[in-house]
Amino acid sequence: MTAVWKFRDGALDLGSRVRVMGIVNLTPDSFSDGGRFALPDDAAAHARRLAAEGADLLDLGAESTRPGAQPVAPETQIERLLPVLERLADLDVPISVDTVSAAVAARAIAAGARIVNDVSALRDPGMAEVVAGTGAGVVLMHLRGTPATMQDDPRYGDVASEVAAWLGERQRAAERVGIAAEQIVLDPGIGFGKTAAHNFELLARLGEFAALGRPLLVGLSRKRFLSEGGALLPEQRLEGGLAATAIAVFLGARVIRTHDVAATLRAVRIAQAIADRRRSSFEAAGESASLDSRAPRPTP
Ligand code: HH2
Repeated sequence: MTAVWKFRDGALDLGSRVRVMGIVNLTPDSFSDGGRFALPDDAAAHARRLAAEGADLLDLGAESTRPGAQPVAPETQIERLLPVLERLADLDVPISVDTVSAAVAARAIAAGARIVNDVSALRDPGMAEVVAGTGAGVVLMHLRGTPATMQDDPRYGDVASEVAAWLGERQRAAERVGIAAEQIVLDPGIGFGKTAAHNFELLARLGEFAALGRPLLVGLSRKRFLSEGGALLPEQRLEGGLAATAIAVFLGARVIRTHDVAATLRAVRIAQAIADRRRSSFEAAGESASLDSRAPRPTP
C-alpha cells in the first residue's frame, strides 16, 4: 500500500506515523459540542488550540451528521465556513471540510481547505469533479441512507465484508472519474447506519480493510456506541473512545478523527509503538509483517 495521502498543495506520509484529525464543528446542533464554536472567532480559536495540542489535520464541519439531522443548505454552510477559513489562512495545519455538497467543497477549497471529508462518498454528482479538478484529498466514508434515516433499523448480513466491498466500489468509481488513488483515504463510517454491535464488529475486523489498499480513517470520538447502552453522556465517553482508538491503531487505522486531540495523541503514540514493535518482531522472525494476515478471522 502506498501510504502517502496527496491533497491540494501538500501531502502527508501516513506510513511513518498515525495522524490525528481534530474536529471543529461550526454547527449549532452537533451531538457533542453543538453551539460551542458557532461564532467564527470561537471556532478559529478552538482550531488553533487543537493545532497547538498537535493535530496533524483539522476537519471543519458546518452541517451536523448526527442521527436524525436534517440537511443544511449549501449557502448556510458556506456562510459558516468562509469566515473561519479566512481567520485560519496563516495556519500550516492542513484543513479538511466535512461536507457532502460539491458547491460547499468548491468554495471551501477556494478559501484554503485542502481535503474534502465526504461522509456520502461522492453522492453529489458534482463532487468527483471538484476533487479531481482541484487535487484535493478526499475521505470516502461508508454511510447507509442519510443521517436523517440511517439509524432506522440498520441490518447487514456480514457488516465488515459489506462495508469493505462498498468502499472498494466507491474507490474504483472515484478513480474512474479521474481522482488519483493517492488522493483517497477510506473510512468504515462508525455510527453511520450501524448498531453498536455493527460498530464493534467493524472495529474488531478493521485489519480486513487493509486489502482495499488505501489508508483508513476512523472516527469514533464520543459516539453513542461508547455510551454503555446510553448510560454515559458524550463527555463521559473519552476513556472508552481511547480504548477503541488504541485497538483501531493496532489493527491498522492511519488517521483518527477526534474532538480530544491531546488525549488521543497520547493514546495513539503508545498504540503505534506496540503495533510497530509487533511488526518488527515478525520481520525479525522472517514472518509476514502484515497485520492483516494475522487479524483474527471470524469462524464461518
Ligand atoms: N463522524 C462525524 C462527522 N463526520 N467524518 C468521517 N470521515 N468519519 C466519521 O466518523 C465522522 C465524520 C460525526 O461526529 P461529529 O462531527 O462530532 O458530529 P456531528 O456530525 O453531529 O457534527
